[in-house]
Amino acid sequence: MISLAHFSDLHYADDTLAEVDTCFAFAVDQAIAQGAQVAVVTGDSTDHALPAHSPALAALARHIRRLADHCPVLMLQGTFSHEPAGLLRLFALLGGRHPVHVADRLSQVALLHDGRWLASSDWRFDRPPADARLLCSCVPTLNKAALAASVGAGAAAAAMGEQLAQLLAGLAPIHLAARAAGVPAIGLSHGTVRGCVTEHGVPMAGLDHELTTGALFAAQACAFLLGHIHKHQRWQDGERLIAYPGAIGRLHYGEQGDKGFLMWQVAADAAQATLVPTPARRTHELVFDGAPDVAALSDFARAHDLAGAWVRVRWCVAEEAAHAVDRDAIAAALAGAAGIKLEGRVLPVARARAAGIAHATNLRAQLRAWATAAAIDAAPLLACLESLEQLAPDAIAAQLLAQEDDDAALTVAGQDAPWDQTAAVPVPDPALA
Ligand SMILES: [Mn+2]
Repeated sequence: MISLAHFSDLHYADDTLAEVDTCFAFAVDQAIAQGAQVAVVTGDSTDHALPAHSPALAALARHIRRLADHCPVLMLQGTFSHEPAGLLRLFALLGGRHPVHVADRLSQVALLHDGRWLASSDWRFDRPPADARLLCSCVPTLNKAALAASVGAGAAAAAMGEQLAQLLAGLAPIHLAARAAGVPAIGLSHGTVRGCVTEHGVPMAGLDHELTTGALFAAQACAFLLGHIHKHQRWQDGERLIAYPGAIGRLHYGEQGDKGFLMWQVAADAAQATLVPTPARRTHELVFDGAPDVAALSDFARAHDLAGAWVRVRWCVAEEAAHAVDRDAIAAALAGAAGIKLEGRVLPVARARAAGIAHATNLRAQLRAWATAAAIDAAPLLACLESLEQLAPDAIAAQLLAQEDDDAALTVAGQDAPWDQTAAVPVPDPALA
């Protein structure tokens, strides 16, 4: 049995620092206090590229160093736009009592009994290393551009999932071999599992997500430690477990559930994980249909402890009522909050273009209502509507051409009509020409 602290989606940046550093500092303290034997970060350690003099980079490095003084650390490459390729390599240079290994390519890495990380030179080892204490298969964010270059841009999204499923199936024999030898085998990845739920409660149901629970379980690892989705969630199959810890802090309003990290207990034949919540921001969201009711906001402020809480007030008003929104009064009512965000939406005045049209129950009645409102003779329009409903396009065109010919009196008796005559088309009587 080995105990792992699993953090993910730290999103360090100077403007997220207050939130994420409070949470990550707490999480690292807890992981050390609970005796984590390995620390894993499954991607998005940073929110974007950080310059070397950024306070956020220094703060992140300090906590990674604290972890490395306690136990071996494994950092996985996350989304490239959050964590530019190459950024993580800096952390391997931090020093500390234990090594920091950076997994930024498809590979396996074994934690040896002497505390060193041993990485495979290829995508996996030929057999589990003899003195391994833990075998980790690392599936970092892969470069879709490289795949698109070989299979074409249109096919890349689906191909990524197919390639990963093949890869995961290909890891099964070595995972089973390690587990048979009593060595826990785990997988680490950064990506979207089809059907997972985002921090805003939205199910990710598309077919272009790179991972499925079926493909992950098919790898036969005891545990799959995932990053990318900011909401904690898990899938169990017998003794085996797949889980996202979710993001370490709350970076947006409306994020559901606790933020935190996972403490895993993994053995060759069993895996468990416990979410340890971090002191993430408390957020409240108040939504008004119309101008915000200041008295209701005052009641809310009295009923809740707003100290340290972040409150967003949203409203939607018609253009002519927009002046009724008193932003100062709203701010005063919520004065105790750590942060207030006011988001008003003004609906432009929309005039009815044809009174009564919305009440008409069929197209014919709507057309009549519109003609009345617009003071236009409805009869020719209704005739056109009837043609559209009953005739094929070529027949309508033929009818129009016939009328033109009628008008110009060009039709000559005995001459073949130059149109495709169908039964539905009233054919001009040549005798009349
Ligand atoms: Mn993320």
